[in-house]
Amino acid sequence: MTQTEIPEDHPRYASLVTRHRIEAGVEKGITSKQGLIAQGRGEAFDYLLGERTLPSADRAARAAAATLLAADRPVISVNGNVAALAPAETVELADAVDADLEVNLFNHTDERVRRIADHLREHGADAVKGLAADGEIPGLSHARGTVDADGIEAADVVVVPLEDGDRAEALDAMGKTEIVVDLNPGSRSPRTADVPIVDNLVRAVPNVTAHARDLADASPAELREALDAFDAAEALTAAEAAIRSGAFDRGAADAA
Ligand code: PTJ
Repeated sequence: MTQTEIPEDHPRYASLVTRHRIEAGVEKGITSKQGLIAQGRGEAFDYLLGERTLPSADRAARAAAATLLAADRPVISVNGNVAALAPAETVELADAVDADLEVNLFNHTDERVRRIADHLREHGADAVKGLAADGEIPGLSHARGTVDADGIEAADVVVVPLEDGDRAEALDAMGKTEIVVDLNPGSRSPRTADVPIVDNLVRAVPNVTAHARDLADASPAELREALDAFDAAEALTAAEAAIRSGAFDRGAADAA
């Protein structure tokens, strides 16, 4: 079955399209096979969250936009799942906040870095980092800690969607301000993040872009205000409460 064969009125349409994007990513050599498993895990949490952006996740997306706009050297880290799920949207976010894009992989191979960089360029990226691999995240083994010296290593703010916990903690230890997108509020990555967005990447990335456009003319004081209005611990608690209250209790999820 191809993406075009999924009827749009299918009740699981959005979820099925997302699955096909990941499957196509594996076939194209940009997504790892482990990416399929990660997607399944994410889907389960999304189902429990009611497959929509909670108000708390929307507040996190606004805080993320403010953080990126106030940053000196923001970088968006792109792995095989992000590249398959939201390539054009990720490029659009980078444009909106003037951030660099860097391919940074958990299961690193030079071949996959090149393919993902090409894929991002096919979706409108001008420049993609991650190929120089002349920097490092201290405390991680070589393959997992390799970054660009003028990219993630030099960044003040890093967006790490779907990151594994070790690397999120290692980036935190480097003093980076981290924005994490992860559907599991109990995962170490969002718990390490300064701004955890507990939402599906396919909804979160365009939402951060929309907030960035809305805040484009904001003064530094207004950006600070948007940041101060956000409480990371509260956002994680709200997401966990939405999951525990049951995905089928839409009223409770709306209140989170
Ligand atoms: O391309 P690579 O080699 O860098 O590998 C990427 C993956 C994602 C395979 C790798 O980083 C990995 O194994 O990640 P984990 O440890 O499985 O963590 C993935 C996290 O992302 C889990 O907490 C999932 O719940 C979450 N997740 C999965 N899909 C989505 C998601 N969060 C937001 N949106 C999604 N679509």
